[in-house]
Amino acid sequence: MKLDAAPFPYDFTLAHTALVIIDMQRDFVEPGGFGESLGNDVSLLQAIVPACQRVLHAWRAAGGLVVHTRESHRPDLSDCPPAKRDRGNPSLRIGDPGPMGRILVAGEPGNQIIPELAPQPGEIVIDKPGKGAFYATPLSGLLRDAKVTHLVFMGVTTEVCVQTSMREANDRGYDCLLLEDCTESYFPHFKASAVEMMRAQGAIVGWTATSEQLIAALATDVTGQR
Ligand code: TIU
Repeated sequence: MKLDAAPFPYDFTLAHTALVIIDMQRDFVEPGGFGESLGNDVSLLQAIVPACQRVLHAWRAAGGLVVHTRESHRPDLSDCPPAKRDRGNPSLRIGDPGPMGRILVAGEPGNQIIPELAPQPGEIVIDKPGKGAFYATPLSGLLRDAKVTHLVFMGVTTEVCVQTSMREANDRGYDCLLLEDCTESYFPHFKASAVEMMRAQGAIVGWTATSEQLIAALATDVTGQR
């Protein structure tokens, strides 16, 4: 399959590509979670949910591998460096009780992926203590076992967990595509800059395209079934 991506066409086969959905959790998208505790207007992030849903449905219908990530820490916070918990002056710190349970802690209501994009049985769910999806997670091995060479990214936030994950993936040899209308930041100018810097210099970190382009390609491809 070939997408008319930027800065040049992105060639991939469904059988060797995973859709990676970064941190579409209530903690970032809904009021009362980690994102808002940092002083952000979380409503900005909700705008991408319908486009993410359309891609997820099309990817599932085509039989593609789906990976969901959650930024989360163990209840005893043994995987949360003090430097992360102590950083800045948030209204609530990681592990503190909030309106959706303990902030950024695995198993709490606020730490779940939003219902619109909830994982289905058989899909990979990665709990990650850092910003990147590869650091201190089993993702590398799971992708190797599935013979994945290409990754299509969606999720939040563009310049924090999405960009970190894409850079980690790029350094590990994956060809990465970011769906521009399926990622968002609390700071629109940071999103614009992150998107631009990732595809600059001949796709130095990866390619960008729209959800519509990907969905159209999936609809016309009948050869890439897993
Ligand atoms: N604060 C912010 O923009 N993002 C995060 O803390 N985590 C993710 O991006 N998931």
